[in-house]
Amino acid sequence: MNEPVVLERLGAVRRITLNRPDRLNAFDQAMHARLAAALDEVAADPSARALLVVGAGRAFSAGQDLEAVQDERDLGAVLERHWNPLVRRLASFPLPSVAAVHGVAAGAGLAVALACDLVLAARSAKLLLAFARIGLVPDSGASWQLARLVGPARARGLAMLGETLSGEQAASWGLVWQAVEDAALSDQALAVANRFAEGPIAALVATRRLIDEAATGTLIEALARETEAQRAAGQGAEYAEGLAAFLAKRTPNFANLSRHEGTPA
Ligand code: T3D
Repeated sequence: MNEPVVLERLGAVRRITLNRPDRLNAFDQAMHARLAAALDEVAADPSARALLVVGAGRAFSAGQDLEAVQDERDLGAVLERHWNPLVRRLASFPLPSVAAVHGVAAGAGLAVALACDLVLAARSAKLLLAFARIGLVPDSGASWQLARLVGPARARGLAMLGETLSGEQAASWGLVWQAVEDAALSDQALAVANRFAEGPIAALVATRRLIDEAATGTLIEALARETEAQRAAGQGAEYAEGLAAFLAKRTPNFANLSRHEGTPA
């Protein structure tokens, strides 16, 4: 049997491939377990500096494997056991992350992509919430992500009509970072992950946190959080290198720093 999740080293990037192509990479229990283990492995690997998540075959992921939960009466328990921990893990992952979405990203599959820092989508990708089609509500953070990224009016339309967005539309709506030519997706997503890997990892991770927290707070609270994060960043090795490079008119070399040398989280 194929591994449901494949982990590869591409220099300092760790690529995780969701690998149940005959089910459009829908998640069953084994896939959740393998993905959790792969994320643990990447988080503990000192030479890993960025995460890239992709799907095998013709889809990114069709979300929950609906056959696998057909006898489950408490879907909240499925979320608590599997999806919520996965989304929490990705959203607070100690490395910057990129999702490369091609084909279908549906339901919690879309939510997994949106839990990564940047989403690159193939122009022809099909992004859909899918939940209303089967009588469910958005989960795995999808309601929060949608409302925040595209605004409540579009979030309602997407969630309540179950409409499909192309990668191109998703980028123009601000749901994803970029839509790229289908044939270029894999290379471009890796190039972005490599840019992350060469960057100041601790500062990037702290930046993500500031942006997430900004979604639910006031300007005054954001100023306070930024001040604390900047105080920490200013004492880290990443800033020392960034500043030295600026003053010496050279390119900074963050990749030589251990990812724990930068901004304290
Ligand atoms: O526990 C809980 O339920 C709570 C958690 C919920 C989180 C969620 O993610 S709920 C949303 C789950 N996902 C969906 O509702 C999407 C279901 N899939 C579809 O609607 C369609 O497959 C697509 C629109 C995504 C794609 O359609 P199409 O025509 O391109 O492909 P297809 O022929 O439907 O699918 C190909 C195969 O994958 C097919 O199997 P077969 O006939 O070749 O043996 C299909 O059954 C299978 N597949 C696709 N999605 C799922 C799936 N099998 C299990 N679960 C799936 N989600």
